[in-house]
Amino acid sequence: MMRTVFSPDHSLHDPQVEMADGKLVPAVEIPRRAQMVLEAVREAKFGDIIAPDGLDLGCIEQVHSPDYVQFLESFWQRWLEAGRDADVTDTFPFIWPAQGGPSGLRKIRTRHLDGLMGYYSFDAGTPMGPGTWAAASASASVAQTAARMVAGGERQAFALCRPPGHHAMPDAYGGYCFLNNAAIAAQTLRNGGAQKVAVLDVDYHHGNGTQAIFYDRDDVFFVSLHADPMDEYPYFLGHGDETGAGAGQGFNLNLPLPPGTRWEDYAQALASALARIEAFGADALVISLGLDIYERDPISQFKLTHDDFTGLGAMLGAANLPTVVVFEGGYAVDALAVNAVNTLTGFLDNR
Ligand code: FKS
Ligand code: ZN
Repeated sequence: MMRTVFSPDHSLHDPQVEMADGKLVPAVEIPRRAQMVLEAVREAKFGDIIAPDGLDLGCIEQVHSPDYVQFLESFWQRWLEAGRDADVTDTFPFIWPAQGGPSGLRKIRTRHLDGLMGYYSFDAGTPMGPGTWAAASASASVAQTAARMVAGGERQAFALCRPPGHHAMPDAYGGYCFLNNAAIAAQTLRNGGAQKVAVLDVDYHHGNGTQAIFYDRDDVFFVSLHADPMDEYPYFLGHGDETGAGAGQGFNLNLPLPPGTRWEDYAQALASALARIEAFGADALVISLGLDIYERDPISQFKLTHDDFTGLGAMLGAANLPTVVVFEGGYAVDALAVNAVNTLTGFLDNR
């Protein structure tokens, strides 16, 4: 049995276009993604589908800065107050303080909204619109509710989050992510009594936000399998030599894999990730489940087949830990149903 937490408010974040390859192209992180997965888990009868309960803002501010959360919450109102077009569906930042050089020395929170958008973001590929906060905060509350269920004794829960979260930094949005749902789930488990939490990220893209949030902490072990950032987004984090800092030294593990990786090699890396999690002695597990490792995903280059997702779920289930599964990426929209169901079936069959 596995209950699913879901909020229909995800559809309030409804991007039309995104910037990619020098063009405005149709957005890929769209409401239909979550709708497909919802219908699939409903038909699979894994367990009840329940609504999230209220947002615990205090917990969110344990992983994001309060001023960042305030920026997200007030963004659309500021947009309108700045006299910008109310009919715009998608907004994009276009100026950042350079990392080196004079402006990089000072991160300044400007009065002007364009400065603020650059201050609180790290890419131009993440549309933000009028309903983004409503959807992102609902998505975070989905993660919190699922984590509370597991902290309260349920063996596993599925947080059907949208928008996704694993790229969201302590104080910056990007990679279609605004609030880091997996980090919020991990923090909720900690607050609910788990001493040690592992976050295992199997999305095609490195979870740079989750890594950054927990980088100097030894109570949350972040482990990620992803496309080598030498070749793939998010480029600047996710390399194998990033192992944690300070108290967190040794509590971050990146296993970059070449684009084109198939199940055989993937499963080998996954086995070593799970062995490290077992050695860590986790009390609970959060899975960042990206279905973009599928062979026909339109933006990704791993080669997992429908059947391989059953194997993936089986290996995750066999870890035999209280688990919150958090939905992240996956853009082969019509294949999300079978890939999600196969993963969760494999998982439940191996508990
Ligand atoms: C431009 C390529 C930009 C952005 C990829 C974002 C991936 C998001 C994700 C998440 F789980 F967060 F949704 N690529 N030509 O799948 O990691
Ligand atoms: Zn991804």
